[in-house]
Amino acid sequence: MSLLAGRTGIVFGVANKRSIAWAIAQAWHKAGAKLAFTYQGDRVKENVEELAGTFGADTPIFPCDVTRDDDIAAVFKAVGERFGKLHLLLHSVAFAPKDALEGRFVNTSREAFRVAHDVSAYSLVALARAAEPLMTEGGSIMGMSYYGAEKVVPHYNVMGVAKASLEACTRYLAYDLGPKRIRVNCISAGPVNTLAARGISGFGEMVKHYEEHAPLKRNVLPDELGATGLFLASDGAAAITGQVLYVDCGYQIMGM
Ligand code: 0WE
Repeated sequence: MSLLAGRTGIVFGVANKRSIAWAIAQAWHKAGAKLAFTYQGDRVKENVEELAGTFGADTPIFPCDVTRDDDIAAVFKAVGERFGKLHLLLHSVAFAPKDALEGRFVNTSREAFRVAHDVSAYSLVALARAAEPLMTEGGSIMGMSYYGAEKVVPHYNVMGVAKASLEACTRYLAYDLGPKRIRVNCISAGPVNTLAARGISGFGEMVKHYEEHAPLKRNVLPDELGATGLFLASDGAAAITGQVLYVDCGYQIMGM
Protein backbone atom coordinates (compact mmCIF):
# COMPACT_ATOMS: atom_id res chain seq x y z
CA MET A 1 0.00 0.00 0.00
CA SER A 2 2.92 2.38 -0.58
CA LEU A 3 1.22 4.35 -3.34
CA LEU A 4 3.77 7.16 -3.11
CA ALA A 5 6.97 5.23 -2.35
CA GLY A 6 9.96 7.01 -3.86
CA ARG A 7 8.00 10.23 -4.37
CA THR A 8 8.91 13.59 -2.90
CA GLY A 9 6.59 16.46 -2.17
CA ILE A 10 6.31 19.95 -0.79
CA VAL A 11 3.39 21.22 1.25
CA PHE A 12 2.43 24.91 1.46
CA GLY A 13 -0.21 25.93 3.99
CA VAL A 14 0.15 24.03 7.25
CA ALA A 15 -0.67 26.37 10.15
CA ASN A 16 -1.64 23.82 12.81
CA LYS A 17 -2.88 20.27 13.25
CA ARG A 18 -6.35 21.20 11.97
CA SER A 19 -5.07 22.54 8.66
CA ILE A 20 -6.35 20.82 5.52
CA ALA A 21 -2.72 20.83 4.35
CA TRP A 22 -1.78 18.75 7.38
CA ALA A 23 -4.51 16.18 6.66
CA ILE A 24 -3.25 15.77 3.09
CA ALA A 25 0.40 15.72 4.20
CA GLN A 26 -0.36 12.87 6.61
CA ALA A 27 -2.04 10.86 3.86
CA TRP A 28 0.96 11.43 1.55
CA HIS A 29 3.40 10.52 4.33
CA LYS A 30 1.54 7.30 5.23
CA ALA A 31 1.67 6.35 1.54
CA GLY A 32 5.47 6.59 1.61
CA ALA A 33 6.19 10.07 0.24
CA LYS A 34 9.14 12.09 1.51
CA LEU A 35 7.89 15.60 2.31
CA ALA A 36 9.11 19.13 2.92
CA PHE A 37 7.01 21.89 4.47
CA THR A 38 6.87 25.65 4.29
CA TYR A 39 5.33 28.00 6.80
CA GLN A 40 4.32 31.64 6.71
CA GLY A 41 5.45 33.80 9.60
CA ASP A 42 6.78 33.18 13.09
CA ARG A 43 3.22 32.76 14.40
CA VAL A 44 3.03 29.23 13.02
CA LYS A 45 6.74 28.30 12.85
CA GLU A 46 6.69 26.27 16.07
CA ASN A 47 3.51 24.41 15.11
CA VAL A 48 4.93 23.40 11.75
CA GLU A 49 8.27 22.39 13.29
CA GLU A 50 6.45 20.15 15.75
CA LEU A 51 4.12 18.60 13.15
CA ALA A 52 6.82 18.09 10.52
CA GLY A 53 9.07 16.61 13.21
CA THR A 54 6.62 13.72 13.64
CA PHE A 55 7.68 12.59 10.12
CA GLY A 56 11.33 12.45 11.26
CA ALA A 57 13.71 15.01 12.69
CA ASP A 58 15.27 15.55 9.25
CA THR A 59 12.01 16.72 7.62
CA PRO A 60 12.90 19.96 5.82
CA ILE A 61 10.98 23.11 6.79
CA PHE A 62 11.38 26.46 5.06
CA PRO A 63 9.90 29.87 5.70
CA CYS A 64 7.96 31.09 2.66
CA ASP A 65 5.75 34.08 2.03
CA VAL A 66 4.23 33.09 -1.32
CA THR A 67 3.96 36.75 -2.36
CA ARG A 68 7.79 37.02 -2.33
CA ASP A 69 9.64 35.75 -5.39
CA ASP A 70 12.93 35.51 -3.50
CA ASP A 71 11.34 33.31 -0.79
CA ILE A 72 9.96 30.98 -3.47
CA ALA A 73 13.33 30.84 -5.27
CA ALA A 74 15.12 29.99 -2.01
CA VAL A 75 12.63 27.23 -1.13
CA PHE A 76 12.92 25.46 -4.49
CA LYS A 77 16.71 25.83 -4.55
CA ALA A 78 16.85 24.13 -1.13
CA VAL A 79 14.34 21.43 -2.13
CA GLY A 80 16.34 20.73 -5.28
CA GLU A 81 19.52 20.31 -3.23
CA ARG A 82 17.78 18.14 -0.65
CA PHE A 83 15.53 15.90 -2.80
CA GLY A 84 17.02 16.27 -6.29
CA LYS A 85 13.59 15.90 -7.85
CA LEU A 86 10.01 16.67 -6.92
CA HIS A 87 6.75 14.83 -7.65
CA LEU A 88 4.08 16.47 -5.49
CA LEU A 89 3.08 20.01 -4.56
CA LEU A 90 0.17 21.07 -2.37
CA HIS A 91 -1.02 24.69 -2.41
CA SER A 92 -3.33 25.24 0.56
CA VAL A 93 -2.87 28.97 0.98
CA ALA A 94 -5.40 31.81 0.91
CA PHE A 95 -5.83 35.23 2.40
CA ALA A 96 -8.07 38.24 2.04
CA PRO A 97 -8.08 41.16 4.49
CA LYS A 98 -10.70 40.49 7.15
CA ASP A 99 -12.82 43.55 6.39
CA ALA A 100 -13.19 42.36 2.78
CA LEU A 101 -14.91 39.19 4.10
CA GLU A 102 -17.41 41.09 6.18
CA GLY A 103 -19.10 43.92 4.31
CA ARG A 104 -20.55 44.15 0.83
CA PHE A 105 -18.48 42.80 -2.10
CA VAL A 106 -19.15 46.05 -3.97
CA ASN A 107 -16.97 47.83 -1.41
CA THR A 108 -13.87 45.66 -2.02
CA SER A 109 -10.87 47.97 -2.15
CA ARG A 110 -8.29 47.79 -4.93
CA GLU A 111 -5.71 46.74 -2.33
CA ALA A 112 -7.85 43.97 -0.78
CA PHE A 113 -8.59 42.66 -4.30
CA ARG A 114 -4.87 42.71 -5.15
CA VAL A 115 -3.77 40.98 -1.94
CA ALA A 116 -6.47 38.28 -2.17
CA HIS A 117 -5.49 37.43 -5.74
CA ASP A 118 -1.73 37.63 -5.11
CA VAL A 119 -1.79 35.31 -2.07
CA SER A 120 -4.61 32.99 -3.10
CA ALA A 121 -4.33 32.62 -6.90
CA TYR A 122 -1.13 34.03 -8.45
CA SER A 123 0.95 32.10 -5.93
CA LEU A 124 -0.15 28.82 -7.56
CA VAL A 125 1.31 30.02 -10.86
CA ALA A 126 4.56 31.12 -9.20
CA LEU A 127 4.93 27.82 -7.30
CA ALA A 128 4.11 25.71 -10.37
CA ARG A 129 6.75 27.59 -12.41
CA ALA A 130 9.36 27.03 -9.70
CA ALA A 131 8.42 23.34 -9.32
CA GLU A 132 8.43 22.52 -13.06
CA PRO A 133 12.23 22.11 -13.45
CA LEU A 134 12.29 19.68 -10.48
CA MET A 135 9.32 17.61 -11.70
CA THR A 136 11.43 15.72 -14.23
CA GLU A 137 9.51 12.45 -13.73
CA GLY A 138 6.10 14.11 -14.02
CA GLY A 139 4.16 15.36 -11.04
CA SER A 140 0.92 16.27 -9.35
CA ILE A 141 0.16 19.81 -8.25
CA MET A 142 -3.01 20.52 -6.31
CA GLY A 143 -4.75 23.53 -4.82
CA MET A 144 -7.71 23.98 -2.48
CA SER A 145 -10.85 25.73 -3.69
CA TYR A 146 -14.34 26.43 -2.43
CA TYR A 147 -17.86 26.58 -3.90
CA GLY A 148 -17.86 30.37 -3.49
CA ALA A 149 -15.75 30.37 -6.68
CA GLU A 150 -18.81 29.50 -8.78
CA LYS A 151 -21.86 30.62 -6.81
CA VAL A 152 -22.39 33.54 -4.45
CA VAL A 153 -21.75 32.62 -0.82
CA PRO A 154 -22.62 35.69 1.27
CA HIS A 155 -19.51 37.32 2.78
CA TYR A 156 -17.05 35.08 0.90
CA ASN A 157 -16.80 38.09 -1.41
CA VAL A 158 -13.36 38.70 -2.95
CA MET A 159 -12.20 35.23 -1.87
CA GLY A 160 -14.81 33.80 -4.22
CA VAL A 161 -13.39 35.85 -7.07
CA ALA A 162 -9.85 34.78 -6.13
CA LYS A 163 -10.91 31.09 -6.00
CA ALA A 164 -12.51 31.46 -9.45
CA SER A 165 -9.11 32.73 -10.60
CA LEU A 166 -7.35 29.82 -8.85
CA GLU A 167 -9.59 27.35 -10.69
CA ALA A 168 -8.92 29.05 -14.04
CA CYS A 169 -5.18 29.13 -13.27
CA THR A 170 -5.42 25.38 -12.60
CA ARG A 171 -6.77 24.81 -16.13
CA TYR A 172 -4.16 26.97 -17.87
CA LEU A 173 -1.35 25.42 -15.82
CA ALA A 174 -2.68 21.94 -16.65
CA TYR A 175 -2.46 22.83 -20.36
CA ASP A 176 1.09 24.20 -20.11
CA LEU A 177 2.49 21.46 -17.87
CA GLY A 178 0.61 18.48 -19.35
CA PRO A 179 3.32 17.71 -21.94
CA LYS A 180 5.76 17.30 -19.02
CA ARG A 181 3.35 14.81 -17.41
CA ILE A 182 2.67 17.32 -14.61
CA ARG A 183 -0.99 17.31 -13.59
CA VAL A 184 -2.70 20.27 -11.92
CA ASN A 185 -6.03 19.95 -10.11
CA CYS A 186 -8.12 21.56 -7.37
CA ILE A 187 -10.03 20.03 -4.50
CA SER A 188 -13.16 22.05 -3.73
CA ALA A 189 -13.83 21.23 -0.08
CA GLY A 190 -16.96 21.74 1.95
CA PRO A 191 -16.47 23.90 5.05
CA VAL A 192 -13.85 22.63 7.51
CA ASN A 193 -13.22 24.10 10.94
CA THR A 194 -9.65 25.37 10.49
CA LEU A 195 -7.72 28.44 11.62
CA ALA A 196 -8.80 30.13 8.34
CA ALA A 197 -12.46 29.50 9.21
CA ARG A 198 -12.16 30.66 12.81
CA GLY A 199 -13.61 34.08 13.45
CA ILE A 200 -15.69 34.02 10.26
CA SER A 201 -19.07 35.12 11.54
CA GLY A 202 -21.79 32.64 10.67
CA PHE A 203 -19.36 29.75 10.08
CA GLY A 204 -21.23 27.56 12.58
CA GLU A 205 -24.50 28.13 10.73
CA MET A 206 -22.79 27.30 7.44
CA VAL A 207 -21.62 23.97 8.81
CA LYS A 208 -25.20 23.27 9.96
CA HIS A 209 -26.59 24.30 6.54
CA TYR A 210 -24.32 21.73 4.83
CA GLU A 211 -25.40 19.04 7.28
CA GLU A 212 -29.02 19.71 6.40
CA HIS A 213 -28.70 20.18 2.62
CA ALA A 214 -25.80 18.05 1.36
CA PRO A 215 -26.96 14.65 0.00
CA LEU A 216 -24.77 12.85 2.55
CA LYS A 217 -26.32 14.95 5.38
CA ARG A 218 -22.98 15.68 7.01
CA ASN A 219 -19.78 17.66 6.54
CA VAL A 220 -16.50 16.52 5.01
CA LEU A 221 -13.84 15.23 7.42
CA PRO A 222 -10.18 16.29 7.16
CA ASP A 223 -9.13 12.64 6.67
CA GLU A 224 -11.44 12.45 3.66
CA LEU A 225 -9.68 15.44 2.11
CA GLY A 226 -6.42 13.60 2.85
CA ALA A 227 -7.71 10.56 1.00
CA THR A 228 -8.69 12.67 -2.04
CA GLY A 229 -5.30 14.41 -1.94
CA LEU A 230 -3.65 10.99 -1.93
CA PHE A 231 -5.76 9.84 -4.89
CA LEU A 232 -4.87 12.94 -6.91
CA ALA A 233 -1.20 12.43 -6.07
CA SER A 234 -1.28 8.77 -7.09
CA ASP A 235 -1.09 7.03 -10.47
CA GLY A 236 -4.80 6.26 -10.07
CA ALA A 237 -5.35 9.87 -11.16
CA ALA A 238 -2.79 9.72 -13.99
CA ALA A 239 -5.38 10.84 -16.59
CA ILE A 240 -6.97 13.56 -14.45
CA THR A 241 -5.76 17.12 -14.94
CA GLY A 242 -7.22 20.61 -14.97
CA GLN A 243 -10.17 19.50 -12.85
CA VAL A 244 -12.01 20.75 -9.80
CA LEU A 245 -12.99 17.79 -7.62
CA TYR A 246 -15.84 18.47 -5.20
CA VAL A 247 -15.23 16.86 -1.83
CA ASP A 248 -18.27 18.34 -0.15
CA CYS A 249 -20.66 15.47 0.66
CA GLY A 250 -22.46 16.29 -2.61
CA TYR A 251 -23.49 19.83 -1.70
CA GLN A 252 -22.41 21.23 -5.09
CA ILE A 253 -24.98 19.23 -7.12
CA MET A 254 -27.96 20.78 -5.34
CA GLY A 255 -30.13 23.42 -6.98
CA MET A 256 -32.20 24.02 -3.89
O1 0WE B 1 -11.28 29.99 1.81
C1 0WE B 1 -11.77 30.05 2.92
C2 0WE B 1 -11.26 31.08 3.93
C3 0WE B 1 -9.95 31.70 3.57
C4 0WE B 1 -9.64 32.95 4.34
C5 0WE B 1 -9.93 33.10 5.69
C6 0WE B 1 -9.60 34.28 6.34
C7 0WE B 1 -9.95 34.53 7.78
C8 0WE B 1 -9.02 35.53 8.43
C9 0WE B 1 -9.03 33.99 3.68
N1 0WE B 1 -8.70 35.14 4.29
C10 0WE B 1 -8.96 35.29 5.60
N2 0WE B 1 -8.60 36.48 6.18
C11 0WE B 1 -8.66 36.66 7.52
O2 0WE B 1 -8.35 37.77 8.01
N3 0WE B 1 -12.82 29.23 3.23
C12 0WE B 1 -13.34 28.34 2.23
C13 0WE B 1 -13.49 29.23 4.55
C14 0WE B 1 -14.59 30.24 4.50
O3 0WE B 1 -14.33 31.55 4.70
C15 0WE B 1 -15.54 32.23 4.56
C16 0WE B 1 -16.55 31.31 4.25
C17 0WE B 1 -15.94 30.04 4.21
C18 0WE B 1 -16.60 28.74 3.93
C19 0WE B 1 -15.79 33.58 4.63
C20 0WE B 1 -17.11 34.03 4.46
C21 0WE B 1 -18.09 33.13 4.15
C22 0WE B 1 -17.84 31.78 4.05
